[in-house]
Amino acid sequence: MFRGKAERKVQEAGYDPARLPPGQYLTEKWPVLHAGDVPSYPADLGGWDFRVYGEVDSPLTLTWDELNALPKQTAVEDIHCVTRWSRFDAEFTGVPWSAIRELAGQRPSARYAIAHAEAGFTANVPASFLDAEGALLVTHADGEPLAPEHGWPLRLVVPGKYFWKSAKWLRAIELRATDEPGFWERYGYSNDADPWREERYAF
Ligand SMILES: Nc1nc2c(c(=O)[nH]1)N[C@H]1C(S)=C(S)[C@@H](COP(=O)(O)O)O[C@H]1N2
Ligand SMILES: [Mo]
Repeated sequence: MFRGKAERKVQEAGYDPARLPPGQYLTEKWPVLHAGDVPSYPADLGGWDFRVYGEVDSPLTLTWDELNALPKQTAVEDIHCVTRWSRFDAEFTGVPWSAIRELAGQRPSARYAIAHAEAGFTANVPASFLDAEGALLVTHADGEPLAPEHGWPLRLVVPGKYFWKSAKWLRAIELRATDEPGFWERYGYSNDADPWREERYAF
């Protein structure tokens, strides 16, 4: 079987090259990528909240303490940025969407989810992707609280999509019957963003 340079490097690093999606290369570091500035918050996160609204029976507004009182899970995932870096075995800990969806009473009409982050950043995914194993509202990465530049205090992690769908500095999830393109999607990135099909751009 033909293996390119990127796949050879993955093999040399001791991983199965089949884990590398087409057109990606492996990095051992965790790069930082976002538009705009890292937001600043008070250390006690006073005034911070997380909201769930739209196609739900009981819209939620959770304080930081209320969110952290919910049971958490840890998932180990490979992340793939559309700018071609991939990082293997990232360990994320947070509240699974399934717990939130239960609390909010997600309606069957909720086919799409829009993640709302600070400064108007949004990312859209089919709601089914949030139901997947490993879809978490993440507070910790690799055993430590998220670093500010990686989304502290809360970020979304959506397995199975390019990493731009995983909004940092998450403040709300809106559930909708109809789809709506998010921030990068309006810049011409693919709505679907499947790294295995190399769905990078819409054109
Ligand atoms: N709020 C916000 N979240 C964001 C982005 C952004 O610009 N703003 N960029 C996305 C992109 S393109 C990537 S690759 C990942 C990068 O996350 P990292 O900096 O923790 O590696 O964040 C995603 N989440
Ligand atoms: Mo990205």
